[in-house]
Amino acid sequence: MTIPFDLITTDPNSSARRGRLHTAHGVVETPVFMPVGTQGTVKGMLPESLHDLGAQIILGNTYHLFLRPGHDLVKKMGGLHRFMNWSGPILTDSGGFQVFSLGKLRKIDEEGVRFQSHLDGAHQILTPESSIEIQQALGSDIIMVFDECIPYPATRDYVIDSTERSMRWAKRCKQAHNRQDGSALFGIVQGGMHEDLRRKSAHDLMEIGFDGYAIGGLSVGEEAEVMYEVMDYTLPELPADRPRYVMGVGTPENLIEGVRRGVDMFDCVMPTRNARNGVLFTSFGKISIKQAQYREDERPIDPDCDCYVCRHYSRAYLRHLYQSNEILSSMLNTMHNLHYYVQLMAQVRQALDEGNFATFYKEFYQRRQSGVV
Ligand code: PRF
Ligand code: ZN
Repeated sequence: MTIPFDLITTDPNSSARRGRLHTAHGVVETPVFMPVGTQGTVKGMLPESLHDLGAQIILGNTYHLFLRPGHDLVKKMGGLHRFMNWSGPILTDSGGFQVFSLGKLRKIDEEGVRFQSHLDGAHQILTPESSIEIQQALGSDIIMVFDECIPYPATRDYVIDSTERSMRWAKRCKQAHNRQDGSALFGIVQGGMHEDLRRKSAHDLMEIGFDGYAIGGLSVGEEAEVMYEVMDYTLPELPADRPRYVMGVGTPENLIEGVRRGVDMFDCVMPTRNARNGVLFTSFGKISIKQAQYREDERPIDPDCDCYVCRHYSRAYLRHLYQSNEILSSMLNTMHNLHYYVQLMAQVRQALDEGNFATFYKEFYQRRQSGVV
């Protein structure tokens, strides 16, 4: 029994899809952007504000919550939803990316990954089985398999060995996953930037059988064109009736290009992290709020945006908050950027519903080219 995914419409002129994903904590309309809540919080945002700006589902991290405060504590406190006061769906990443960002502090073998905590240096191990156990203790709605995100560039031999191991780990994850709680389990395609290895990885996962399929190993330093090529040859291999998720991607352009190729789900730290660095997304491109040109600018960040921030605050005030290192700077910038990403996907869904995706696509790039700042 797989979790229900309804394909509502498919764009006649591209591979874009409009869908609906049913989870234990509610329905997710796709295509969707998932804000990242690494440590049991989407940094700077009240869950209520996340809901108000249209966020449907958020992402949590196995690696961070395992180390602190520990999945047993979260479970004791009623699960991650209750602990952080978010009642909507939660997808958890397996740790198969975060643990690989540790560089020298980790060692991979068939069993799993041995590593030293970035917090206190303590020796730890994550395995496919423990990753699933942790994600189930957190009460995740969508659980990701434990994989290795292959660095780029890598030799073909490394990519072959790593991908084959990730596929063996995926099988162990499927065996370890207990479906009683209604959670879904997604596989993750690896295979680097090699067409044959991506296809094989997709087929190996489909043979095991998952509720949805992610494409991992992208946005690791490759050119955007290379990322699109990988999507172009990988997505058609995946079953049309299952949700497809590209992990850790990306810019607004990457999202639109992903949607056009048939991606249903995205997550990325870009809107939240950039917000804290004063970089704001608008319909005409990015702006850096610290620039002197905004010192006396009475306009909102984006005149086309109807978010809480753009309805109440000027660029001049937001520049002042940023320069003064005020907490409210991060809060307001994050709220605007997440609103931008979440509403971009809402506009995509509306365009697909109305059969206008081709026009939407053209206008999206036109507005960026006109460059009104
Ligand atoms: N695997 C997992 N999480 C991820 C990725 C991956 O390959 C990426 C790709 N950059 C982001 N997050 N488990
Ligand atoms: Zn705004």
